[in-house]
Amino acid sequence: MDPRTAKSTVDRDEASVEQFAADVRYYLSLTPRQLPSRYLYDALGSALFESICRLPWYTITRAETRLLAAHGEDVFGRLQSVANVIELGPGNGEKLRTLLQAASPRRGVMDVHLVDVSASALAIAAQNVENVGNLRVVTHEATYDSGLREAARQRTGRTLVAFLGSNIGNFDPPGACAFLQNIRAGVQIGDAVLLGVDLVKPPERLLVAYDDPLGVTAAFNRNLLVRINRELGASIDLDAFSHRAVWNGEHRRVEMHLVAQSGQTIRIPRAQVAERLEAGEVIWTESSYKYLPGQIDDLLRSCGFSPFAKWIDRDDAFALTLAEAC
Ligand code: AVI
Repeated sequence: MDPRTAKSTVDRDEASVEQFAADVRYYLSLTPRQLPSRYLYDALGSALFESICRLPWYTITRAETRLLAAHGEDVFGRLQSVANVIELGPGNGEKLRTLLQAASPRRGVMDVHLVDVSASALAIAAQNVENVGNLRVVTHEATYDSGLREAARQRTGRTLVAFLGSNIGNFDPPGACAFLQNIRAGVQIGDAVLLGVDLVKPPERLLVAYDDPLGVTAAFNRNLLVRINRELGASIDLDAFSHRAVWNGEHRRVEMHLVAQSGQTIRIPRAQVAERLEAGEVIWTESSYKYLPGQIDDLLRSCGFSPFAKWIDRDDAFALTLAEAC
């Protein structure tokens, strides 16, 4: 390895551990106590999330894949002459592959830009998408913001930005709007966004999706404590915390919590944290907002997009919405 690359990787890792420590210190001091959901995705957390997507109770991935396969051709038929597709957070690339395969009769040669902070995730996604053929795949190891801008600078014509998997649901409403406004600022009038969003469904279906009988989601949630122990020098007792999923009907979101099973003081040396938690006290680790179809359109309109097509999977209550930048 080029020693300059090695050094900058070490510096970047140091900086990200410092940021992690600062965030842990700040968010654990809030009421209610919190930890940001982006930290769920270390290597093990990402692998656990991939497993969640295969669980029979977690329907988002399968519902979205069905819609992409059934309507991918229509997406490109309605847009005409798309020259670039940018996917923010492509995961393993399988959903984009499904879309591009389904669209084959309607599309010409295209540039596909994949944006993610994880180099290993990008490598897997690129391999999956490259197999489709008739594409030039460019990867951007970057945050969504800077990756989008980098990709937009290389645009060769009309651009479609895909944000799939109901990732928008992990933002609170102001955060979702700010995120979409950023996308809008990075594209041009006539470009488009394809948004995959999980819809409101009966609470019992949502709760089993986020607290599955195999305990995979519980492991995904509690792995955040494993990460804090490893990266921040703590020794939090994992058995002292249980996973809980709660449907918050007022805000239409599923919340993931870690619940202290007994009174205890958690010490996290590298974050300079020593916090006393009482039995039953909660650390809130994630929100997954669920939408009504009309709310998705309102959100897009308020962020500079005009929605013009929507496909809904009725079995699993999931929506794909296509909207044009205006
Ligand atoms: C990535 N994101 C859309 C998932 C969700 O459904 O909110 C993360 C997840 N959390 C628990 N299960 C899956």
